[in-house]
Amino acid sequence: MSADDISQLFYVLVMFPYPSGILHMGHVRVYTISDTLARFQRMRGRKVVHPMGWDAFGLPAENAAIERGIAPEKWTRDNIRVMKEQLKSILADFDWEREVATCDADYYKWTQHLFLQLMKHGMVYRAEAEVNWDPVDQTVLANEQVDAQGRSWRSGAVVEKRRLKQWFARITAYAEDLLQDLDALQWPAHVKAMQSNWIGRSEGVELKFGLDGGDVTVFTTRADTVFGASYIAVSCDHPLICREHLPDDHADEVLRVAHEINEAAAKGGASASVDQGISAMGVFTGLYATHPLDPTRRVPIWVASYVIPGYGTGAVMGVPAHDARDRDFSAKYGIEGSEAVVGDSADSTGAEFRAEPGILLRSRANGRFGGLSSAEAISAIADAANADGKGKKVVKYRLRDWLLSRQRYWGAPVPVIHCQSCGVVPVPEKDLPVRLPENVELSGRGGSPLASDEKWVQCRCPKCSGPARRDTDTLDTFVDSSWYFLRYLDAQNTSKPFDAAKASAAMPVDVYVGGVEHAILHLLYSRFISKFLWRTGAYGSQHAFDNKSILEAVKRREHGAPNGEPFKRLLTQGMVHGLTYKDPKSGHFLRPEEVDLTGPYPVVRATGEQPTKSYEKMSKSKYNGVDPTAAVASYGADATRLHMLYLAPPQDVLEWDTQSIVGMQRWINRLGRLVDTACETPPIGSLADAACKRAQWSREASETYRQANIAIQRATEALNSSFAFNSAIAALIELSNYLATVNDRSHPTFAHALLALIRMLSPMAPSVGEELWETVAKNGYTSAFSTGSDATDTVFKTEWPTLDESALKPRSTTIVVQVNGKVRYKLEDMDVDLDKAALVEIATSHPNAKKWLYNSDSGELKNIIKMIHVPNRLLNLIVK
Ligand code: ANZ
Ligand code: ZN
Repeated sequence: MSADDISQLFYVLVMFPYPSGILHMGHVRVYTISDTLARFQRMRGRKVVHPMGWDAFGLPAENAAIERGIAPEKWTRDNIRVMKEQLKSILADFDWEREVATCDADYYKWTQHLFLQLMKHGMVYRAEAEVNWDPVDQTVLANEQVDAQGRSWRSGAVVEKRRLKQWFARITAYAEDLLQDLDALQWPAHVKAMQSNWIGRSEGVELKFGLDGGDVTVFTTRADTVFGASYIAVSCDHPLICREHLPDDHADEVLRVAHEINEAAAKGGASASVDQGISAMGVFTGLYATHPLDPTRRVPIWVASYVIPGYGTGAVMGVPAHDARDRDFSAKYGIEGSEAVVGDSADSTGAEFRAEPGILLRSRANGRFGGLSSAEAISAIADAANADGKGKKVVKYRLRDWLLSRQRYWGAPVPVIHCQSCGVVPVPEKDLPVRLPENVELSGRGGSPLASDEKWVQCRCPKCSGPARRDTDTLDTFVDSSWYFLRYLDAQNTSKPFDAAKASAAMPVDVYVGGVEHAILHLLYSRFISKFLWRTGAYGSQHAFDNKSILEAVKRREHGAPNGEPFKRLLTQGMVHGLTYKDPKSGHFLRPEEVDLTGPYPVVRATGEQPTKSYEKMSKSKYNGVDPTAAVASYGADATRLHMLYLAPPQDVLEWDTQSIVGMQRWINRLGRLVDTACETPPIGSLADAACKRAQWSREASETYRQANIAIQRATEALNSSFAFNSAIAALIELSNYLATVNDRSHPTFAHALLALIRMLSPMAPSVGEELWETVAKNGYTSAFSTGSDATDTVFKTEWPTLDESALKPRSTTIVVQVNGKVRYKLEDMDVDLDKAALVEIATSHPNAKKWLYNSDSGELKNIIKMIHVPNRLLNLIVK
């Protein structure tokens, strides 16, 4: 049984919006795409799941509360109501019975349940972590709220680092799976690359440098350069950096510099620490360590700002001859280096800096490694160190555990209770949800707003019934969105987050449509949670595969869903850019009313000059934002949707130009006229009847049938696999243009083509499709409709047209005749696949042949010494 047989479900998922209250052009684009896919698959007979919901928790609601005194709940609900209407205005056909809002108690109850499941399986833990602290607002900030200068977005204060107890999810436990399983996904290559870089797998070696009473372990991907190591650099928070370990005469200075590095990193905000050796800060610790492969050598230990805390072992061996950061750092602080790896001969004296692998220099490499290639040396050195207990091969990941807790109000409360005697106690399932208290004072200051509601905080310990306190943090909103696609599949369930069988039947999502801005975190968290749930049997693993889970998991891989991957295919839509006018002199952005568009070209009203025109990301400051509801109001949803799909392939940036929607509007009008006139000459007989006499069809009828099938082929391919909606529309425009030229409109092939055209248009332009269909149905026109029932009252219950491949070949063709390589005349209306001999016969007896192929004196056919024949296209005769 293949995954496709489990059911005929087709799951089109589109990223749910944050209910900001206004639908923007990006929303229109993404929902038009998903709606088109959903309607198309439904016409193809699939049972389609196309849900919608609201990513409703988050900071803007809280800010609205602070700035305007509206309760976050009310603000959010009002916005949802408005946006739902706006979505309906663009004719997006969602399964509203599946609607979820992450701020609903009957949704976040299950988000809390998910947290407890993670906890039960040891996948969440509590640890101290550094957070961004705004000393003015007295609050924790997310990385995104700290600007490049390390200042708070709101108060402008220089952000500090604070250590607070936080909740983490152990996503790093899934690092290898999350990386490996990318292979099987039909995702854009650049998104896979971003995920893979974020996970950041690195194979290397840990080497122990000896210390009095201990050692310091470095992580290196270039163990082959170990004989060039001339110092060790550790991060500012390395365990060695404390009074206990540091020599007395160095301790003060080292601790001072380490602190300074820490501060500087904090100021650098989110993207700190990666600074290069050249600007790196450092200090000698006064300590020396013994080289793991050469006990006669001792190297100094430094603290350096370029060593990232928490990556690898937080310690590196400094190799100035082969690593650029080490080179710059050692140059700055006068540490000498020596080369260990060279390009040509193992006996050379080495040369300048070399970052590439090579061969090991004999004079430095303690004899036994000299002459080995870098790759060989890495293995040999790892083995040798391992044998002495001084090292091992390791794999490191850049991926960090996921910080789940936020000191915020508008989120799902962390469902745990802190008890003096029992410690951290999970809230019992029966007590879920832990509801958000209402009327909490939101000042934007202080730690968790929930902590201020003393009545809410105080509770009984579920274990010992003693007085206890609730956790006052809320969950990162990425937790809410990491499983919403599963809740959609069983949105009304009151006893479980979702039914396993229902989820198994619909997962994985067939196509996920959304913005590339979520290419890393949201997708990674969703993959992690989905895999966790799959592994713990919440869906998929036990149901679809019974006990043969391992075997089936392998099989499942073939279907693009290894080990609980949630999204088989990903379509990331490009941004919508707006038409932007600038003053040619000052370069200032111009407001719409400053530009006169009434003439043949735009003019700056104030100066009479022509403005510079460009397309840029829509923003208030550029006055180039377009309100989709206005476009829909003046041009209609269908034209807006078609225009959107036609302007660019979905992955590309779309240069929105409202004015040119009229092109689509005109086409829609032409289609209307085509249908109206067609109804005046209804088809005689049906296509099915006519099909047996196909050989006797007129050339025109055959060509009509062929044109219809070409369009069917192109549109189907576009909507089913390439998602090139623009070329689907192009195919339909071509077909309609062709149909306008057909003379015999009563032949069933004409009706067939017209009906196919209307059906293929419908997923993209649903109300026009419906209207045209109604017209033809009313006129008894659908009798030629050979597939499905003609009594259908809606085009969406009809079937998508089937391709007849045999019709794609033209019946006749035009062949160009060349004489000695020059085009001389054409043979019109030649039967397709006419053989060469017959063709030569026709070519030489053509009236024009006389001039080119016959001797003017003798009147005899010239000697044809060579013939080049390109079937159905060309005949080149070489004559003497
Ligand atoms: C010596 C060496 C010599 C290195 C050489 C590179 C080139 P990736 O591939 O990103 O994993 N490194 C290790 N831990 C680090 C830390 N916490 N902060 C900054 N740098 C760190 O990089 C691994 C390499 O980055 C390691 O290999 C180490 O420098 C450095 F010619 O060791 B290498
Ligand atoms: Zn207790």
